[in-house]
Amino acid sequence: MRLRYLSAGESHGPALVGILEGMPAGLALSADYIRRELARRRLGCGRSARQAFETDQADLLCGVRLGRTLGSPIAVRIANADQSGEDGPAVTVPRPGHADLAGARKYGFTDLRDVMERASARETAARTALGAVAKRFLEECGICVASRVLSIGGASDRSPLPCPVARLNARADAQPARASDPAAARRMAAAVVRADRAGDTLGGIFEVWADGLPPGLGSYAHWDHRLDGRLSGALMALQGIKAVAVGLGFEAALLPGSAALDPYAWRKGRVRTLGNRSGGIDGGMSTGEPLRLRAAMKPLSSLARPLPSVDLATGRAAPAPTPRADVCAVPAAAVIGEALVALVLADALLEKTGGDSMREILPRLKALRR
Ligand code: EPS
Repeated sequence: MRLRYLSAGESHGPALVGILEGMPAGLALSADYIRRELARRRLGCGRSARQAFETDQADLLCGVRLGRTLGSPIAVRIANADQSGEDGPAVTVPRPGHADLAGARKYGFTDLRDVMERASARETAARTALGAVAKRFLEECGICVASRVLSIGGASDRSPLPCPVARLNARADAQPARASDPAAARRMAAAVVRADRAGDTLGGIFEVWADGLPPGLGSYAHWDHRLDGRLSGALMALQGIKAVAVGLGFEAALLPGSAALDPYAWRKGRVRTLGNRSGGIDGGMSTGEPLRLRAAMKPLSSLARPLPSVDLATGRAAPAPTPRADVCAVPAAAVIGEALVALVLADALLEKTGGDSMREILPRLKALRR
């Protein structure tokens, strides 16, 4: 492992903080670049009123001098506009499906706010900021990471990837639901409006792509070197994610080998893979084909029309609380997914190339691609 990262901060505390260690020296990096990625995270439909006033003006605190990384740890700070974390009455009714109950049992809390503050997906702003640094590094290495939403509730975008990965984000970001097909994006946005009116919430599926990877990132040699395991672990560690698929994913299990695997052919003096059912990973290593991952997010736990629950203070039945909350966060999750994937890919790339500075790394990468 070459890259390590940590996030700290509560949803309504003074700030979120992220630290990324292991980035090489000499990478051009600005706070504006990070802020642009944070702004993309706030774009989607279905978010709560909080997105309108959290401007996520990230500050680059350390690790960069005169616009270039130093090779030292990079620290980012994102101030919270809403800093009401210590106010408000105790919450004693857990929301079904949320961390509230399991977290209170684990830490012995009686006020569920002690769980909610850190379990909140607000924390993902810090990981998105660190992922932006990884994306900047990958970009310099000729690798782009992009995403789109495939479904929200029952509304789906079944279109194949409509453009090169490098152009996908421009297309998806133009739609509030972040689907690449505008008609499907409208159906998804309408589903979010209907769920909002019904006091309900929606989950969905998003897809993350990476193009330009050299073959041989990750390894079959040991379980924790496997790139698919590392990528799935990172995506599963995003709040609300219940399943991750690499390439065909679960569909591969339903097909015979002749329909689920990618044949090889000799083309222009080298072996080429025909198709990309494996999603760019075989044997835990990148194949050089585009990486395709999908993740499924469950519906959010804060429903305006609340689910039945129990008041932990009295033991009596009580409706779950109805805080200001998102109806759907799948478009944002797709952007966060890019960041998480970028952090794993940057780590695997640095392992492969070694090197302390961009000047060392870029020629090594060029040699790998020959
Ligand atoms: C969240 C609840 C909402 C979301 C928040 C995640 O916040 P609040 O309770 O303050 O209304 O807006 O997401 C963000 C603030 C963000 O930046 O993503 C939750 O319970 O997970």
